[in-house]
Amino acid sequence: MRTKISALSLSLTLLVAAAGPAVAQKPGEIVRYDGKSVVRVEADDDAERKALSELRLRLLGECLRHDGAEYIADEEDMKRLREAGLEFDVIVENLQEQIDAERARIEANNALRGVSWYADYKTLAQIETRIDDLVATYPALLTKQSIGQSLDGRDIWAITVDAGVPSDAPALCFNGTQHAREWVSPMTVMYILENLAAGYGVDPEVTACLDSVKFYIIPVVNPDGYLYAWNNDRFWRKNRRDNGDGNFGVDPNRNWDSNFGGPGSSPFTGDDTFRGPSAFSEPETVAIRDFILARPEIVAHIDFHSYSQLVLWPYGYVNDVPADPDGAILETLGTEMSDSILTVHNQYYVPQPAHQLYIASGVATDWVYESGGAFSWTIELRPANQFQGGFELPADQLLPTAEENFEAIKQLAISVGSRARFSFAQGPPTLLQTDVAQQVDYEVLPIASAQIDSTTARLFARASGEPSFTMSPASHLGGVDYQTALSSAVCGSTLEYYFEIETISGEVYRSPTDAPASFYSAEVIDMNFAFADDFEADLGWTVANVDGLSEGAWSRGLPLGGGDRGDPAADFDGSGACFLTDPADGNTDVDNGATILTSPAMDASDANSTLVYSRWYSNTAGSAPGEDVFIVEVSDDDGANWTTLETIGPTGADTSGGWIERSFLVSDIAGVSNSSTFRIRFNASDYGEGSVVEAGVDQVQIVTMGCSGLACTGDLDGDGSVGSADLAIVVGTWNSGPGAADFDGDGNIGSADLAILIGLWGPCP
Ligand code: 0X9
Ligand code: ZN
Repeated sequence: MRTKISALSLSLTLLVAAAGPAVAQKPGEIVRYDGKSVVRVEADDDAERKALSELRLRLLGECLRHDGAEYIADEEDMKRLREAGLEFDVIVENLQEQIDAERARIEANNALRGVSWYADYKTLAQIETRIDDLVATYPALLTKQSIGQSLDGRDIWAITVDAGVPSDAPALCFNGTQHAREWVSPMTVMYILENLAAGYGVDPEVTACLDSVKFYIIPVVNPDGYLYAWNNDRFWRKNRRDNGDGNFGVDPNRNWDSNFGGPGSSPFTGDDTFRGPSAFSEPETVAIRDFILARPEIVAHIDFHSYSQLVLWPYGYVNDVPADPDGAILETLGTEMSDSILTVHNQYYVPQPAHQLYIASGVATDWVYESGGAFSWTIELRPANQFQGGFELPADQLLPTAEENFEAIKQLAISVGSRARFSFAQGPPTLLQTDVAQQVDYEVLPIASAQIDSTTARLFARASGEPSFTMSPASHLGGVDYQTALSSAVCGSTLEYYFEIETISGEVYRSPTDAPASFYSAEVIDMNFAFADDFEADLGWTVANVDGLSEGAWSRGLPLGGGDRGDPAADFDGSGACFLTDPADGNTDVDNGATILTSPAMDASDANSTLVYSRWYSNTAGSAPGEDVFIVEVSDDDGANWTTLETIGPTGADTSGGWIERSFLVSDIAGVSNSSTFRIRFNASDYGEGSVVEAGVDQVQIVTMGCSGLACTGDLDGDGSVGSADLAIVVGTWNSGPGAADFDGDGNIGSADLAILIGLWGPCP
C-alpha cells in the first residue's frame, strides 16, 4: 500500500522536479486512494486561482476552469486549502471506497447473464472480444484492421462500417479513449459501431446514413493507458510512456501538431497534461494521424471524452479565432448534435467553441480540422459534473449516454451525407402574417468541399391543396448567406414550401432533404402582438428577492456565464439580452432564497390571446442536484392573485438547461380569464444546500392569432365575392383538417363546408 506523502517530502519533490503533484506511478504499482477525498474548490478571481495553483493539488479534471475545479485531496491538503483562505466542498469522502464499490458492481453486473453489454463498463479484453463478435456477425458491413501499435505493442483497432458506398463517398471517423480513465467513451463508441451495423436494412435512418456515408470507428486509441486505469490507477489519464525521470505518461490530447507546446499543455513530465517532447512523439497519436491523412474522404470526426456534457469545436488553442471560413458550419452541426442529444433523454450538452471552455494546445480536434481535412468535434459525455460521478458515471447511465450520442452521429451523418447543408437562423417559419412578406434568412454550407452555385438558390411554394409548387429565385447575399421571402394573402390557408440549390456540377440539394415529397408548412394567420419583449429594452419588469436570497437575483443582460455551471451560453431569440438569475460569469447562481421576476401588465383581453415565453432552468450542476423547483405563475387581476402555470423540477424534464419555448392559449389556462391586466411571474429559488440553480427567461409575448379580418365568410381569397377561386381553395384543402375553409369549425374541410360556400355564392354583402 502506498504510504501517505508527508508535506515535507511533497515540497521536496516540488523543489527537485518543479513539476505537478505526483501522478507518475511506476509500472506494477497499485495506486490507492484511501483517506483521499474529492474536493471542489471555487476560485472566482485571479488571486484565488493563483493561490490554488500554488498549492499544486492533484487536479481530478483536466484543467483549471475559470470558476474552479475538483482535486484529490487528503487531510493535509484540505488544511492547506483552509490556510490559503480557499473555500471548498467535499464531493467524495473516501475515494477508495467509491472505487472499490464501482469495481464490485462492475464484476457483479458483468457476471449476470442476459443483460445488455452496456449494463456496465468493459475491460480492454472484453471490448476486443466484442469487436471480433460484431465483425463475425456483420461480415458484409464490418471490417477490422490494426492501424498501429501502442507504446507497449498493443494493437489499435479501427473498424470500417461500409454498406458498399462509392469509394469517394464522404466518411465519418469517431474515436474514443484518448484518455484512459474516461470509461464511458469506449462504451459509447462501441454502441455506435454496433447499432450502425445492427440497424442497416432495419432502421430506415441508419440505412439512409449507411447508403450515403462510410464510418471509421476507433474505440480505444490509448489501450496501454486504459489497461492501466483498470489494473493500477482508476484515475490514470495519459498513455504509459516512461519519461525517463521516474514520471510516466504523455497526454495524447496535448501531443498533436496543432499549436503544439502552446498554452494549456504542460512541459512537466509528471503532469496530467504533459504534452511529450515533440508533436506526434507518441505512437498512438501517429496511428490516428496517419489513418486520417490516408483517407481524404473523411469529412467529419468526433473525439469522444468524458465528462461535462459538451459539444466542442475548433479552435481550442486560441481565443482570437484565426480566419475561419468554416466556423459557421462547425457551430451549426455542433449545435444540431446538441439538439439531437437533447431529444433522446432530455440531457443538455452545451455546444460551444472549445477555447471557451479553456485553452488547450496540441489537441486532436484542432489538428483534424486544421491539417486532417475534416470538420471535428470533441464530445464530452455524461455526467455534467463531478457531483454526478465524474469519470465514474453510474453504470445505469451508460446506455442512455450511448443512445443520445447515437442520435447525434446519425444527425451528423445525414448532414454530411447531403453535402450542402441548409441552416436557418430562426428555423423555417411555421406561421405567416396574412399579406405580410416574411423574410427568411438562411445559409447554405458546403460540406466535403462541394462547390455551390450561388445563382441557383430558389424557393418553391404553393398553397396547401394546389397540385404544384411555384418557383421563385432567392437572393444570394454573399458568402454562405441567402435570403428569400414567404407570403400569402389567404388567412387560414397553409403555405407549403421548400428550398433548393445546385452545385456547379449540377447536383441538386434541397431542404427538407427529400423535398418535394416532404416540405415545410406555415399557417397563414392574422397575428397581433399585444405585448412582445425580447429584453433588449426595459419594459417595466420587477424583481423581488425573498427569504434571504444572497446571490443570483434576476437581472436583464447578456449571458456572460460562458455556458457552464448551468448557465446558457446565449439567449433564446438571438437578440442578445434576456433575463437571467444573474447573467454575470462565475459563481452567480441562486442561493439561500428565492428571486421572483414579474412582468408588467399585459393586454390579454382578446379571446384568442396566446401567451408565449421561453425559459431556461438548470438545477443539476451542483453538489445537490434536483432539489429545487422553478415556478411559472400567471395572474388575471394585475398581480393580486396568482395561479401556477407550470412547476419545473425538482427532477426530470427541463431541469438540466436548454431553452424551452412554451405557449398557452390564455383561455385554456385553468383558473384565469382573458384580461387587460394579465401578468406572468417566474420564481427561481434555492433552498437546498450546495445546489447550483440557474434560470432564464426570454421572448415573452401575448399574441392573438386568427382570421377575424376575413371580409365575409366564404371569401377565402379576399376578392370581395364568393366564387370559383374560393371553391378551388375548398376543394384543394379537402379533408385536410382545420383551416380557413373549415366554415363549420368541425376540424375538417368537407361537404358541410362546401354546402356553406355554395349557399354564400356571389358578392360579399
Ligand atoms: O482537455 C482535454 O483534453 C479534453 N477534456 S478532458 O476532460 N476529456 O480531458 C477537452 C479538450 C477540449 N479542447 C479545449 N478545451 N481546447
Ligand atoms: Zn478526455
